[in-house]
Parts: sequence; structure tokens; C-alpha cells
Amino acid sequence: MMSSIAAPAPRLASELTRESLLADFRLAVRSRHTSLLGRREVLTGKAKFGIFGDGKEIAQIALARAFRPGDVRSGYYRDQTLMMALDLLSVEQFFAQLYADADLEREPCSAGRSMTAHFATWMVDEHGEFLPQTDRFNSSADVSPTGSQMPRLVGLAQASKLYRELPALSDRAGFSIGGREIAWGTIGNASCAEGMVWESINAACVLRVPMVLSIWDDGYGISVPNEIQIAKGDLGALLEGFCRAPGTRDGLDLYSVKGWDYPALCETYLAAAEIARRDHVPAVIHVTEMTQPQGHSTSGSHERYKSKERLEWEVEFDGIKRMREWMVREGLAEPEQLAAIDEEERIAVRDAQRRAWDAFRAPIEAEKSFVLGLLGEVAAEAGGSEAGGAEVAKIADDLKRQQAPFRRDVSAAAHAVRVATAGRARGPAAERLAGWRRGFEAANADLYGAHLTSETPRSPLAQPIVPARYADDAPLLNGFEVLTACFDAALARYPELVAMGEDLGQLGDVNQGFLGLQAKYGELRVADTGIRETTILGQAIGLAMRGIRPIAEIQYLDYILYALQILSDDLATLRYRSAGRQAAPVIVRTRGHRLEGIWHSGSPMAGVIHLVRGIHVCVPRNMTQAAGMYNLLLQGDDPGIVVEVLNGYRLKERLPSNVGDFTVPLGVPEVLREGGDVTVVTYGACCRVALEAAEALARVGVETEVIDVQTLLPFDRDARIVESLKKTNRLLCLDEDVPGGASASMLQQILEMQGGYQWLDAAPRTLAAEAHRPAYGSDGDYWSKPNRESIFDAVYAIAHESNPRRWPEL
Ligand SMILES: Cc1ncc(C[n+]2csc(CCOP(=O)(O)OP(=O)(O)O)c2C)c(N)n1
Ligand SMILES: [Mg+2]
Repeated sequence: MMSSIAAPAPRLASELTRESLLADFRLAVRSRHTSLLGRREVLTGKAKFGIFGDGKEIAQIALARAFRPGDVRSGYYRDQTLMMALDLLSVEQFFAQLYADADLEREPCSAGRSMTAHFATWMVDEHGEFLPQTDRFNSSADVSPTGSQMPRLVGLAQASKLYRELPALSDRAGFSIGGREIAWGTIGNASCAEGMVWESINAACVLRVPMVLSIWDDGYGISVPNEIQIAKGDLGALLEGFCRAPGTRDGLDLYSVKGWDYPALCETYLAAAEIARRDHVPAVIHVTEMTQPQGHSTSGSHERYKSKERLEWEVEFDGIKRMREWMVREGLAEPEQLAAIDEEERIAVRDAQRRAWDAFRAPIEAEKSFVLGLLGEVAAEAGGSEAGGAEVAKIADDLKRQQAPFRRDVSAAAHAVRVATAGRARGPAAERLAGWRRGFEAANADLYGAHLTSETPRSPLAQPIVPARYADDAPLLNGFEVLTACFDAALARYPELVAMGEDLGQLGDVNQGFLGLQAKYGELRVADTGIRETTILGQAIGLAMRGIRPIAEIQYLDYILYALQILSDDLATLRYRSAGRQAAPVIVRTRGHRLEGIWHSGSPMAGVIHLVRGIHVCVPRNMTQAAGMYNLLLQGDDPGIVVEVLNGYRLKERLPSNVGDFTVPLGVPEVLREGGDVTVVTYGACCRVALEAAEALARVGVETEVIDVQTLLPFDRDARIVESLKKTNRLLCLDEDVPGGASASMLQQILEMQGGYQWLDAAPRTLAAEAHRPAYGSDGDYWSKPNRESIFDAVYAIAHESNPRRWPEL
């Protein structure tokens, strides 16, 4: 299963020899022809969308000269030339992605899942084990939202710092050799109007990490020019405030270089890389005066918004044109020689494109032929028009005449036949067709859907479950102290474990879960961060991709919204968008549910779970359960979020004797109180309130079964809750999210996915918080969130509705 993407041969041509310059020119025109032909492929309808790296070629080749094995890229859709220069992408692979070829070998970046020009290398193998990184060039998997490559970039760079400065990690030669690896970022000029870009640059400077960021400045973001994007219309001017004073380490090095000046580009990249690699000083290389020969993408034409003068300037300052002129001027090549290279590459690119197209089409054409054969048999078997045979023949004919159909067309034809022959006697061929389609659906569900979460032996769902054990004299501690014991054991066990967040280091977090652990394990492993949730997450993602195990703390669940976009777009999609070839087992630690006021009592769990499919979401009811979930997640290779109960840190819990070992399974509810009358399904802080209500209900003869789901994603993997419904026939889903939020999601799981509706004798209900944010103070809480009385009433109403004689109105 090795392809060029898995183990490219490192190219170390940093000297500007004549041969290497000719090779660079060849590569530049190869990439340009790829862009030109790529656009034509879209405009003639063979692909859906195209966005290309034309105009950015020679800067990327210069960058590649400074790239070294172990380095890692976090970039965006203009980087095809960089990827080709590093031997991480062939022209064929580029076209395979353009066509959405779902074969991982032919389209190794994403198996056709990402739209064109979203690049990646394989960083884990099919068993979930990390591949070595230091013997090859690496690229983290691209995302489309502008600027979102930046938070991850900070973490990718920080990993080098940790590998250099933590002696216990000096033996991780697969990830780092002395922390000398650079994380290379690329970004467009207009994307720098995004807030997270500045947050990331600031974080990289504060952390002092080897990040080298290239800004490809072509003056525009689609149609909007720099004057409307950036203060003063000038990124260089804004970045100056970040620059370090000579001789100091605080801040970054800023370089400015023209995108058409090849020797200057090479010189700049080599200089910047040397310093960043050696001294861990971040750098920004502002590459100005870049062009977009074909405009932004295939969705429009830049003639609509660029002036004639600008368009003429872009022709004049095309980097490849300038490189060609420079080589001739310097006597490095004859014009005819360069023209011949250009023509050779044009033909080579066209040949590669055809091979990619044929390879993409072959399996689909085979599927089409197979189904056409079956359709013929079904038509014959069905007989004449009366019997539906003519209709089947027409479906077959339509499919046959389709030029380059997709898999969906083949599947739809088989479906249409099923519909056309409905109610008629079907023969064996019709049944074979139906069976084939079932298999086809399953195979394609896998082809286009696998790897949302880990499917490897290292999945947290596949880890052994070790119950908590208690000594007879188990100490009764504050909840936060149970967590401290858990984190202490984890930090001792895993030298690659680090934790970071606001007030996490010196203070030991605002609720003291890490109390004393910075003093014990050092400032690098238990670290304070700035108030910057997006890049705390980004740090964690980048670190995790390079073999560090981060716990990223978001101080309050209310503030996870700042990080939610990166959680959703980057972390949650990483494994899926790389078809299982990248992973970031990040643990996000936060605390929430009820405490005080509008921004310290939030429980926006539906918002979270609906946006982070691909991440496990744990909602422990106390700190012991939380500890077991941390222990489990640390053994797995998936990301997870743990929402601790904000008002539970000072409640007493018994300390398990195996606090560093025991595990709580994901997706396994726990019955906290048995009862035969009404099932209450809940989680988190509501568990305690529900148990109180259940006590009161018992006094009026309603026996409540209280179930803690423990995790919202995954949800009750073995459908245990429906077993409770079989007994009680009554259901309340309870939480403190908004009405119709996570409570409705639980209801959907129980009624629809588990078939719970069949067992109900009364209308199922949800009880959630009010739609408004929780008001401050004890009374504000009472009339904002479910409480003992409102839970009592909701449960009693369900009981009453189904049996008013037994449970009369109170
Ligand atoms: C968050 C977000 N907003 C909008 C878009 C749509 N979009 C894609 S590219 C782009 C322009 C980016 O311009 P720039 O950063 O200068 O990069 P360039 O394409 O010019 O290289 C926009 C607005 C997006 N992908 N993500
Ligand atoms: Mg731009």
C-alpha cells in the first residue's frame, strides 16, 4: 500500500545549479499546464469545480528548496506546485482529485472527498499507527474555510519546540530529530482579514515556535481588493508590529519578496528557514505582486472585476514569464530550450490527465456494463410491455446512452427497475439485480462514508474497560481532587501528554483540577495560554498530528463557541477528509451546565453535538466518571470532548484506588436508580437533580428509573435505554439545553433508532431549560433551568396521563 504520497524521496536541491534551475522551470510549466487543462476539464463538464495554483508557481518551488524531511505543511488550495515540488503530488493525482476519484491510491489526499486542490499526505497507516515523519515531507490535510489552516499550524510548529525541550521525548525520532522541523504555512492575502490569522500569529510569537508562514498576496480575495480587506491595504505594514528587535527572541522575522523574482525568492526562503529551524523564531514571508492568470476559480472570470491595466500588469509580471526571461538573461538556458520544455510538459500533462480520467472511469464503466447485462436479463424475464419488460428496456437504454455516468446513475437505474417491476411477478434476474443494488449501496456508503471516527484497533470504543475499584477506606475527596489524581497519573504514565489552557498552569485551572501539576511536570507540559480558544484548539490539533497527546482546556463550555468552528471544520473532519490517513487524538476538556448567569451556565449541547460529528462527546455526571473517560480517551486514537459538571468540583467523591487506570466506556448508559413507572434519560448536572426529583416522586408512588447516558456521541451503542422503556412504557428526556436541543436528539435516538415508540403508553416528553439564556442568581437559575419541582411535575404528568386513576391530579 505504498504510493508516492506515503514515502516521497526527499529532494534537497538548495543550490541554484543550472540543472536544478532547469528542473524548477520544468516543474513550474508542468504545474501551469495542469492549471490550464484543469480549468478546461471543468468548463467542458468533466469535473464540477476547479481552483488552481497558477501565478503562484515559482514562489512555491523556492519554498520547496528550503523544505526538509520532517517538515510539515499547513496550507490552502493554491499549493499544487509546492506539493509537486516536494514529490507529494503527481499530475495524475491532481486530476484524480479534480474528478473526485474515490480510490485512495489514485487520490491519496482524500479519496475524492475533498474538492480539488485540498492536499494531504498519509500520516497514519490503516491500523491507526503513526507513520514516520522525519524521513519524509509531510502535509496536514487542507480545509476550505479561509484561515482555518492557521490554528493547526501553530500546533504543528509547537511540536518541534516540545520535542526539542522535553528530554523525555528525545527518543521520538519518528516525529522529530532535535526539534528542527519547520511547520510551513501558506495563506492568501485576503484570508488575513480573518481574526484567527492574527490570533495564530500572536500565539506563534508568544510560544516561540518554528512556523514559517507564506502569504501569497495577489491583491485580491475573489473580487475584493486589498484596500477593502486589510487596514492600509498593506499586510506588511500591519505585521511590522510583530517583528522582533535585533538580537532578541520576542516576535517574528518578516520578509517581503516579489512573487516574480525567482532568485530573491530562493534566497529569502533559505534564509528564513535556517533561522526558524535553528532558533525557533517564527517568520512571515509576505510574497507580493503575485498574479492569478485564470482568475480565482472556475466559478467566475476576473475580467468582471479587474481593470484592463491590472490584467495587463498580471500578464507582464507572470512569475513563469519572468523566470524564463531571467534564465535567458543569465545565460542559464536558451529560449528555444525553455520553449521545448514547455511543450514537452504540455503534452505530458495532457497524457497524465487522460490516464487519470481513464483510471477514474474504468471501475464505473465496469459497474455500468455489469448492470446493463442484468437489466437486459430482467427485461427479457419480464416479457412484453404489459409485464413491464418495455419499461425496463427503456431504463437500460437510457443508462446505456449516458456518457460517463456516475455511480449514482447506475444505482438509480437499478432502483427504477425495482419500481417499474413492483407488483409484478419477478424472476431470478430481478432478484439478482435487487441483491446487487443492496451490496452496491453498502459498498458506496463505505466508500463515501467510512472513517468518521476511528475504525482501527486503537479506537477508544475498542479499548478494554476496567471498572473503578475502591479500597474499604477509600478517601472522600472534593471532586476536583479526584481529577487531579487522574491527571497526575496520566502525566506520569505518558511522557507525551501535555495540557494547556487559560489559568491551567500556575493556578492549576480555575477549579484546581491541575493543582500542583505544573510545579511537578514543568511549564511545557502543564501550560498557561493566552485567552484564545481557537488557537488553543489549533495547538492541540497540530500537536496531536505530530505524536504529542494534548489535553486542551476551554475554560467554560460557554466559550467553546470560539473554538467550535475549528472543532467542527478541522478536528471533526480530519480523519474523514483524509479517508483515515490522518488523525488528531485531541482531548478537549471543558466545564459547563449550571452555575451563574448568562455566560457561565450554558449547556449548548445540541449546538456542539450537531457540529462535531467525528468527535466523541462525553457528559460525565461527576468527576470520577470524567476521570474514567479521560483514561479511556488517552488510550484511543480519536478526539473527544469532556464536559465536566461546573458545580460539582467541591462535591465529595470517593477516590478509586485505580484512578489512573480505570475506564468508563463511551456510549454505555448507566442506570442510576431503578424504577418501573417512568424512564428519565439525562446526563451531566441534571443527573443529581433528577435523582432528587425521583426521591420526591417515590413518595407519591411514582417509581422513576433515572438513566445517565454518559456520552451524547456515541449514544447508547447497545440500545440499553429501550430495555427500560419495555418496563416503564413512559419516557422523559431531560437536560439543560434549549427546548428541542440535545433532549430532542436523545428522543430521536430512543424513539427512532431504538424503536422505542412501540413500547410507549404515554406521549414521550422532553424537559429542557428555557429558550432564554439562564438568568443570574439562585432564582434566575430556578426559572431558567429544569429543577427538582419541574422534573417532578413533568414525570408526574406523564404518569398521570397514562393512568389517572393510579396517579390522580395532585
Ligand atoms: C470562511 C470562508 N469564507 C468565505 C470563503 C469563500 N472563499 C473562498 S476563497 C476566498 C478568497 C480568498 O482570497 P485569498 O485569501 O486572497 O486567497 P486567493 O484565493 O486569492 O489565493 C473566499 C472568499 C471560504 N472558503 N471560507
Ligand atoms: Mg488573494
